[in-house]
Amino acid sequence: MPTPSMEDYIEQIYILIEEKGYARVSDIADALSVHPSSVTKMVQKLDKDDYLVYEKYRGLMLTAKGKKTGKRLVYRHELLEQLLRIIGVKEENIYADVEGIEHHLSWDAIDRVGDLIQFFEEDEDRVEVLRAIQRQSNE
Ligand SMILES: [Mn+2]
Repeated sequence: MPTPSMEDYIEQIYILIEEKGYARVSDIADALSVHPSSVTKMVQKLDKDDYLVYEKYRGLMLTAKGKKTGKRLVYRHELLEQLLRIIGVKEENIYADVEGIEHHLSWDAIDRVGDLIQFFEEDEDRVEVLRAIQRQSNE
């Protein structure tokens, strides 16, 4: 299992490759607000653990394992953003809150969050009931 820090890297590398077709050490460092030397160190570890292949002059490619993991991590992040949005968390808090919790939930919990989102999506009235409670608690 990847550590929380490894998960952040795999997630960002996956997103960069999806968006730009490649992930450079400098882009990863910018995205995660870390020093490039930390990126190089982590990339070497991820290479050793078979999440990616890193060649100094050719760049970095996710392995099948890395792609599969990256895809799941991006899915988990998006699902948790959806959850916080549905339950009425302010937009400005959503990204940081998800970054704070995403590594600490089991995949069981993630699947149950998926059920809960489905519960709200199946019937808009359910969201309305929740909003009514929120209006009361904000009074
Ligand atoms: Mn994330």
